[in-house]
Amino acid sequence: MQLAYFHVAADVPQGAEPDAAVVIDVLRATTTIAWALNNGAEAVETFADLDQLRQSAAQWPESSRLMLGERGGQRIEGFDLGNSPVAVVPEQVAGKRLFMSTTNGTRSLQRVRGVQRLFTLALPNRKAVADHLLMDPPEQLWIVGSGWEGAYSLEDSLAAGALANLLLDAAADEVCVVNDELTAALALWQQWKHDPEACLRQASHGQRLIGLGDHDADFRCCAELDRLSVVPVQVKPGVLCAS
Ligand code: 3SL
Repeated sequence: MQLAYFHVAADVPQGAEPDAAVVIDVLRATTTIAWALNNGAEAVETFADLDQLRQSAAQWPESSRLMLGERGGQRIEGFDLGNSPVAVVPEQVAGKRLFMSTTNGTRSLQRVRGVQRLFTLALPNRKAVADHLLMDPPEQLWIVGSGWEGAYSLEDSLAAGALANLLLDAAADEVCVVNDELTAALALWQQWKHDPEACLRQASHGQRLIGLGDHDADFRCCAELDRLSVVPVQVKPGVLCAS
């Protein structure tokens, strides 16, 4: 398995395609996706464009849909939920289709939606995704971060390093790191692996969330390692279901 990491969607090479990709947005889109599917959401349908999201949601029965997402870290007006992983509790999401749009995470997903096997990863489902990949290893795996408005983010790189570290531990002979971005992410994981929450809080987007108000529960949730067994898998373009 050849592993490459791209910090943001714009870094993903044009015209080449791996057989699998993993999208990461630790704060907070892919953590919210993991928890929503874990808590029984029927599916999470992701959109970069809000008009398209509203049109698609309108075609779904009102009693079994929720619109969720954020812009600038805050809930979008008229939406049912923001982008907090602690808000997607079973009472809210079980059996429902979630129509989701976020500033960066859903854009990264859109960039690689054509890849044959597409997953999302956050720290709570890192081991679940790694185990899933090891059961049926792709030849080439792209790990794609979300960053913030096109810029690098510390927390997505931390999770990329955490995934690569686990894959290397489990199958060193079959796993090959092919770019410097991933080597750096592995070093980052070594530095913060005993306190991922501190890394998330230090990150510039962590600081942005702190500036918006109390996000302590979100930080704890987003930093919790290997808690969930859910693997969000794209079943058709933009639609993620639990595996
Ligand atoms: O950028 C994103 O996609 C979001 O996850 C950002 S936020 O943490 O919800 O503000």
